[in-house]
Amino acid sequence: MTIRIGIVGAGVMGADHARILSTAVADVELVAIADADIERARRVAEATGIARAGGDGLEIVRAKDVDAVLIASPDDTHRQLVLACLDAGKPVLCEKPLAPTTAECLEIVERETALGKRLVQVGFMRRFDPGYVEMRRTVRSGQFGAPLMMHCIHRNESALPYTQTEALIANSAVHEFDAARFVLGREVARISVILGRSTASARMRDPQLVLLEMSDGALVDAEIFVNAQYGYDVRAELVCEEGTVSLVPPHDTTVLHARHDGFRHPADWRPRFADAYREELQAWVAAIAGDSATGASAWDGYAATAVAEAGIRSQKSGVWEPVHLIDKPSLYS
Ligand code: ISE
Repeated sequence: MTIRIGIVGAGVMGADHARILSTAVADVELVAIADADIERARRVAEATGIARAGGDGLEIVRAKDVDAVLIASPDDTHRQLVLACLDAGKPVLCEKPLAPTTAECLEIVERETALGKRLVQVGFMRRFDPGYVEMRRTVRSGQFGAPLMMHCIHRNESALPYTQTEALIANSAVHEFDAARFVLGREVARISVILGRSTASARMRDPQLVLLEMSDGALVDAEIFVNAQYGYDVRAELVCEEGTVSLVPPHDTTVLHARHDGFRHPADWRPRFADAYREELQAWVAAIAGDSATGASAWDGYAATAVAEAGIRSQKSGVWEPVHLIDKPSLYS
């Protein structure tokens, strides 16, 4: 069975998803791509063999020859596009965040709950990274006893000039929120964000220290540093009662040069999570073919945005902020 996919957004992630879908994922046909910048959509279409390129994302959602939609357009367009997919009864993979506010995420959760069928997957690709999967497996097996803490590091080489202090939480740390929920299997109860001394190369407050308390008391700390200069680097150590599990950044080679022995870091997240992105897309397509759903749900998208909102409140208040969620609909249990 071939799934006919339309892509909305031809920026960094839309282009990368188009590349992966056209080269490394079985049983798909890319039929259309749209971007507000039509020239950009045309360039991606040409590079990946997509027949149709345009400027209207909603046209893609409604097109008769599109079975499923991948959304990688700006965050503030997600709500309208995802709701349109639900109205059309089409499966949708929406890049993170599901939407910038909990109110918008809730609208999506409510609409999907009313349909009674999971159609939305959120692009939290770390759920398909072998390291995070192994951490989750360790927690669920109870092999090393109960999980107590996670230590996380999230460093980008450099942030775009317009990145704001809030974006470190809403755009970058949001991955840590989902990873902690995925690995520890608990919701975040409260969050504290500490703004310390900033690096000279940043226009925003950078780095930031994030603390999470999970609903069972397990603690998570995360350094978010988006102008770390040396490369892209994501680390995590899960601490359990009888042992720990740490991520090993993927690398095929180490280099000895100029009195230095080590491996190279990529410039951004695409090479670091290449396997995860491929697995995520393959799993999405397989789930559609099997009329089921996989990966992060709309509920997960809502919960991560709720933590981000509380985190932004904490940036301003300087104290722990509680995370309030509605009761989880049975569709997501
Ligand atoms: C970016 O949007 C991503 O999603 C990356 O995974 C993250 O590391 C980066 O900080 C974000 O800006």
